[in-house]
Amino acid sequence: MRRNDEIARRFEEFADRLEADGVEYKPSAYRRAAENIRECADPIEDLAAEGQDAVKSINRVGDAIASKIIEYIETGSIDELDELRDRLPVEIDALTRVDGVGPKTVGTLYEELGITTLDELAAAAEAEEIRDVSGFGAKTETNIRENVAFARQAGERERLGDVRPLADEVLTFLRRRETVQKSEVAGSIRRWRDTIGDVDVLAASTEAKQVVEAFTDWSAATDVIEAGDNKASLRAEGVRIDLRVVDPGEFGAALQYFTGSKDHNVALRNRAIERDLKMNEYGIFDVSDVDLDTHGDSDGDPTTDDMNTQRIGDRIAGETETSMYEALGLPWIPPELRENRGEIEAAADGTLSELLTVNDMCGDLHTHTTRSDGRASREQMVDAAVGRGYEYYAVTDHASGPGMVGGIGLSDDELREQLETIETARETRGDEIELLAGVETNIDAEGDLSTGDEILTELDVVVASPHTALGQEREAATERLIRAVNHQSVDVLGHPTGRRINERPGLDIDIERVASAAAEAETALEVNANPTRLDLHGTFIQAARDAGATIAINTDAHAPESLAYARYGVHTARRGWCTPTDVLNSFDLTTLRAFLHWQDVNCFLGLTNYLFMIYVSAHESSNC
Ligand code: DGT
Ligand code: CA
Ligand code: CA
Ligand code: ZN
Repeated sequence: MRRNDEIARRFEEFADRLEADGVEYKPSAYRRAAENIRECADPIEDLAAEGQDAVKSINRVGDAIASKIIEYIETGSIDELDELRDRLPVEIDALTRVDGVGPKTVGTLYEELGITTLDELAAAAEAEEIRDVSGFGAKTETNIRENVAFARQAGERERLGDVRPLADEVLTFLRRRETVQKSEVAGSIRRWRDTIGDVDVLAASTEAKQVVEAFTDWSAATDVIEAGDNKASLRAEGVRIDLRVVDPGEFGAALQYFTGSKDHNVALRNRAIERDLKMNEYGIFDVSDVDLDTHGDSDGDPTTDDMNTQRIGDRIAGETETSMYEALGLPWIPPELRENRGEIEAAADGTLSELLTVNDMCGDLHTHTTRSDGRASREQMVDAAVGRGYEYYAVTDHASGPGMVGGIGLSDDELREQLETIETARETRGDEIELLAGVETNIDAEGDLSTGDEILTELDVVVASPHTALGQEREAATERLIRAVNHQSVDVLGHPTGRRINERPGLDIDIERVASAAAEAETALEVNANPTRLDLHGTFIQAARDAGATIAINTDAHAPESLAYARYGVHTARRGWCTPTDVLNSFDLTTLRAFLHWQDVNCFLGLTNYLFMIYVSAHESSNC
């Protein structure tokens, strides 16, 4: 973790604890400072080394906060924060993870009921003690009881986006060792699951002990959990990392085995058994000539676990993953698909299509600037888009409306002004990139939009997203989204469920109905690539695709560096089996325009072109 993030977290905790103490104003000052520290491109430790004034160059960081930053860098702690921790000895991170429980509630529940942990909170809700605390009621108590389970799970798994950079770091570290021939992540992180239990890493080497030693000496490790001859586990940034070192000739077998998922592997192993083959983490073995009696365990049963953990018979595959799948009569299956959701059958039938890749992405269709709540100007954002080699880029600042607080969001008149400035900018930057004028408008609880129809028809891209009433019942939520999808100006349904990973579950919807409506109305369903969202995801994307809906992958970037979130969106879409033809952002500009103007009656030409491009792109690997 960057020290900037580490320090930002401390100040966020500081803010929560002050708020729990009933302090006003100061908490929001600390939160804003934390945000700016996190966003600051310079390493905070470098600024601290230059002195107080350098630290104060960060927006919203004054003398008080600057000296705390320097104190933390020098001593590893902040006295005032430690005092606050002593005064309120509660697990504030865990407790505030419960939807509806803020720092103030934590403070009150500690004073009134002595609650310090999630377990104690759950027990108090179960015993109906919370409803009697003044300011609380039966309804709040029920809410808390229902949300504790989600919060508890959230505490057990990390978000993919919080862990992937660390996994990349450990790979870089291992690949630099001379003794390491190959290194790769495995497990859920290689499958790009949205949440991660622990990080699994493999290294191919003939010097296992040396690799293990280097790994446990890695500077990012905060503690070593265990270390053996060819495996070790450590903790870094609060995340467990398991390393296994294997013989280079068995690397593919180990990679296949430890990538999982468990369900995928079980199904593959059954396929091996049907072919008289033995499959395990060391390879695939032909056991037809093996005297099984001598290899069975004490009860002589050759099919039990012993067999799965031995190198017996003739090895027919193991060095590469491809050889493992080949030995079972299958093409290599991308890790994102390995969930036993039909991928093995599709591979066997030869119907697995080429999945979308990051290189297929031609643009971003949902982004923000300082005109709403973004942190960079339009020019800075466009520079970053040009830097990524995009063909087109849409600016979709927030419209005012339900869910927008603190004056964020543009009125219809302001959107018209914005449209005009983008049209001007289009003239100066047209050689570099096609700029599209858009909006992210809000879908209210009934499915109506907070922006007028007139301006919506003038804009190039209309993203409509739910930002409020995210606890709605399934039927109401489904109807709401269908109504928005059917609005004739809406091009993209933004972050459809509104979930925030590990924070709130989001809308419970009937995805099949929403997707059918979207397919019919030619509205794209978004895979929001922000790693706190990844919304839609998994089976929802698969269902959307199956219903014939188009998928849009957008970063929802509020800063230039966030355009890089596209990788999370692409891998999430791959988990939903997306190919380039399924994804709006892989269309070239002409095809994209045709899709966006589909609803315009006078656009027959665009329609024909669109269908033609779909045909063409189905027969080409890259189309932009
Ligand atoms: P996670 O860490 O909870 O996000 O999920 P995974 O999939 O990374 O699971 P993990 O770390 O427990 O194990 C990594 C992979 O190793 C897993 O996907 C499949 C394989 N594996 C581990 N233990 C077993 C097992 O007992 N049986 C089988 N078939 N496979 C296993
Ligand atoms: Ca794992
Ligand atoms: Ca593991
Ligand atoms: Zn949004």
